[in-house]
Amino acid sequence: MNGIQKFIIGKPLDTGAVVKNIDATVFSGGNIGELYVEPDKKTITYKMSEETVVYGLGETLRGINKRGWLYVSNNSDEPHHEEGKHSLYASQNFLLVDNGDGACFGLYIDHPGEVRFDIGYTKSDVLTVSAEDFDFSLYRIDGETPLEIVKNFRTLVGKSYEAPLWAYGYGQSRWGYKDASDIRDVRDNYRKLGIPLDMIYMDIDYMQDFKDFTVNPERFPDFEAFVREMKEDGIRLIPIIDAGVKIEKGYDVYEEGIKNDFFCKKEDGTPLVAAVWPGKVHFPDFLNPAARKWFGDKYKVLTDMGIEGFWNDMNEPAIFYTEDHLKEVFGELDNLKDKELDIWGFFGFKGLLNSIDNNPEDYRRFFHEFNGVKVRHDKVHNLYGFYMTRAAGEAFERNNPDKKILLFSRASFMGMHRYGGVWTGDNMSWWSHLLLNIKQMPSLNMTGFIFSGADTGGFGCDTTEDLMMRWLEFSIFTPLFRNHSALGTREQELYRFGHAEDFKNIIELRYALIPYIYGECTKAIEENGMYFKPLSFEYRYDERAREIEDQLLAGDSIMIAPVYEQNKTGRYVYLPEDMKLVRFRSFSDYDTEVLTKGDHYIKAPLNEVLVFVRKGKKLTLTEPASCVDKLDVNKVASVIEF
Ligand code: MIG
Repeated sequence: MNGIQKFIIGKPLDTGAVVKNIDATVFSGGNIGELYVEPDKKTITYKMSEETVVYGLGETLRGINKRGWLYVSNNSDEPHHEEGKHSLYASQNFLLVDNGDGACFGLYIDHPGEVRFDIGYTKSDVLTVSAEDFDFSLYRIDGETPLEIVKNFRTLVGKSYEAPLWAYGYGQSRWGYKDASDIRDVRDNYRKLGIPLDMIYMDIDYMQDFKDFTVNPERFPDFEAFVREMKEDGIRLIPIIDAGVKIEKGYDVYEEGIKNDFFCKKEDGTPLVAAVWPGKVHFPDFLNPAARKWFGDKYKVLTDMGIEGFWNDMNEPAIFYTEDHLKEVFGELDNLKDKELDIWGFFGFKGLLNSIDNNPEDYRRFFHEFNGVKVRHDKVHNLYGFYMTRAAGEAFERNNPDKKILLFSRASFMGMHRYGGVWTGDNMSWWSHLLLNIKQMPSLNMTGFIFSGADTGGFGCDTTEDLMMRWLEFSIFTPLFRNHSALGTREQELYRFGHAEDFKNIIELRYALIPYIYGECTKAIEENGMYFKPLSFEYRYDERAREIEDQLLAGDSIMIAPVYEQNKTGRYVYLPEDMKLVRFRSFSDYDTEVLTKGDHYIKAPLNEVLVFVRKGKKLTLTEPASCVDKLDVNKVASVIEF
């Protein structure tokens, strides 16, 4: 069987994730193949065999094989990406079950609110999908192989976003570049060392008082001229846009939002007052098409000044506090004030303070106008970041149909992959998060988020030179390639470290690979396929390959096996077939060695990048340049064939 079946359970909301019309069966419970749907228990169950591998779910914690954990779709501003967590910023409710005996199928739960995927967590051999609101469309996707199922699934949800070619360049970012001179410094230091660079990202500090679509005139006296100046140097500025709109008399975005009734409202009809970076804000109702159009058109303020890319942040939405909840907390604190706190009283007190940000109760305080109906936010919570990014993406298509604009988001949902990519949010400068990055990429690819990547070097905590180098050695293969870090952490621009020459070699190798990476990503987009694949997708009946999660296929020609532990000068690599190892010291200085199928211990000094060329394939390297616009694909540096 090779099709897609659609089952309507309860009264689903139309999330906008699916673009293909499919005849549906109204389903009141029972079996769908080996899936057992019980609406009264609000569960779908499936009995896993010992061999069953479960893939999917896009951006999550833990492994490529999802077995053995509870994953909860509940988009969260979660800066602690630890293995005990259940939710990150994204909800991509697609599962792919592979039984190893040839039988495999996909499952997509088109639900805009919380869904729980208990994949052998409660009972090690049972997969249970549950949702409090048991109203959704369920899609069962069949196919001969996992990759075929992925491709079928993606015809359902539509073609992935295509980033401009220059966006495959290297980007430097940091929360804390506060003015034009900070940014010129970054450019000058990169150019001085001859390390290629295409983008400098602008975090919230460029704005006037953190107001969307404003630029602080003291910090950037002539912004348009500055954008031009940078572009003449081959560097594009990529500003951040936050979800919350500052409440301030006279601020056009605020005034227009109020006048046109575009903000999310509470039960009593007044707009919700929350607080994020700008102080008190309202949240635009991106789910309302008129509000979406209005907000999307605002990006024009910046594109008119020459800006060609954006990153959308805080769109889970993150909430520092709401006015109402803060009042309640102060009220309760008042009650406690003069009382003696026993130990439980003390924990209650602490809990009150810890409940202030991203409080679940706050997500029940406001409403959207969704498909003409008033819907409480928590019911459609996971759509918010998707619809913010959709606002921008639709506006770009409307206003600039011939131009590709860089766009990616922190929060996401299936369907958003048509409008932009994602970065995986606030990771840490930890070796374990380099490994997490490796494992996240193929799952994001299954769900169509091809143009994606993580904060290279780690966002929170202090990085080290060796971590940065090893991380780059992996992320030169990720489509979105950005070094980003948090305010207050150790500075991690590549010129801050001692071995500039090594960093230069690694970044130049990226540029030499851009035609390959871009070509393979474009193919993945056109064919609804994947750029990053787990080994098991190509070597399906190889038992060893099925379990490998720290080696990936990147495009059709190569396998990569990054080093992700500190103080290691090599690692074990499993080859599912004979391959040609290429050890790059730079794009032009490398040696090759043919290795046979099986296990190998591979030496990998800190400054070397390992690439394995597959049998019958070739890898073409282009002469690198200081930025993508200066790359000439006809200047082939070398062709490595096996
Ligand atoms: O509350 O804009 O994930 O990349 O640097 C933090 C400041 C808000 C979170 C983003 C991060 C960004 C930071 N933002």
